[in-house]
Amino acid sequence: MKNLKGIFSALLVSFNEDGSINEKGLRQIIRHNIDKMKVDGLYVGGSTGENFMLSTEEKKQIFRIAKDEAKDQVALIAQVGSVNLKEAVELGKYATELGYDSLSAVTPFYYKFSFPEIKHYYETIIAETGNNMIVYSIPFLTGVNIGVEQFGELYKNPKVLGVKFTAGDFYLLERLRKAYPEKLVWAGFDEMMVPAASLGVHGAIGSTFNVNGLRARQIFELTQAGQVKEALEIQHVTNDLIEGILANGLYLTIKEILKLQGVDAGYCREPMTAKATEAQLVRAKELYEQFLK
Ligand code: NGF
Repeated sequence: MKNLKGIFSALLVSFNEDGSINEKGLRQIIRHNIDKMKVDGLYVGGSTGENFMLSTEEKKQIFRIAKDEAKDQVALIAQVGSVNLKEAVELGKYATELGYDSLSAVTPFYYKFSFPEIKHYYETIIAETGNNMIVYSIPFLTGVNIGVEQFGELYKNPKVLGVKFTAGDFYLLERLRKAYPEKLVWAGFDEMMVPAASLGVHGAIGSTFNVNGLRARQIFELTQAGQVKEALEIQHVTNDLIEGILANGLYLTIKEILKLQGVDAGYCREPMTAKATEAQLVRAKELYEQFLK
């Protein structure tokens, strides 16, 4: 298994206008992340990959293309979580056979699953695949909150490496770091990297790293080195960019910025708005020129 610490881009996927996967564009996004953003790894099949709108076969295709393009150049994490546990297992087996360094699975959502049901979900994926697991906790989208003791229950399985923590609850993050210092944490909110890194997270997984990965690394490493004032200055610039991206449409704007850098990042997948309006294109160009050129 590769080192899973550091800066991971949550991989964007390029779609054609009809919603099909644009393989050439996806390969370009992967190359851009490895060669230009110098990331340590890729988180494939996450929210940023518009994963929850895709078929099982499409998810497999993306895992296959990402591995084929990245080879062993960077660490690879496959997000296989699904409310369909059988699909999660099938995807987990597939990604494991491809050689992904770890799996990750979003907490099962939509139905109000009990904690024993959530634990069974993770235990089943691990038992069926034999791979490592990173819990993907993103309560603001799933509505699923896991407490300190419940994390402890999941962490009893040594295959559970830790959590991708996409939340602004720094009290919970601190409690987790104290209670389970041997377990890894990846910060999920790019705009909160300084506080997360101050609390000792081991890595970060973010959508904006697809275009702002170099600054993300600076923020992370400066904070780790105790140079918080310097890190915060870069975080301020980063957050001006992120604020602009969020206001203009998250994935769509990152894709338009990539296109300005010669990467065929394509369209988004419906029911998300697939194509940028003229005003969104103009704003994406402004953000690119102000922050990334
Ligand atoms: O896009 C989302 C969902 N969150 C990402 C990241 O946590 C998602 C975050 O980078 C991710 O890793 C994944 O693809 O599964 C934000 O986009 C960023 O901080 C801007 O808010 O909200």
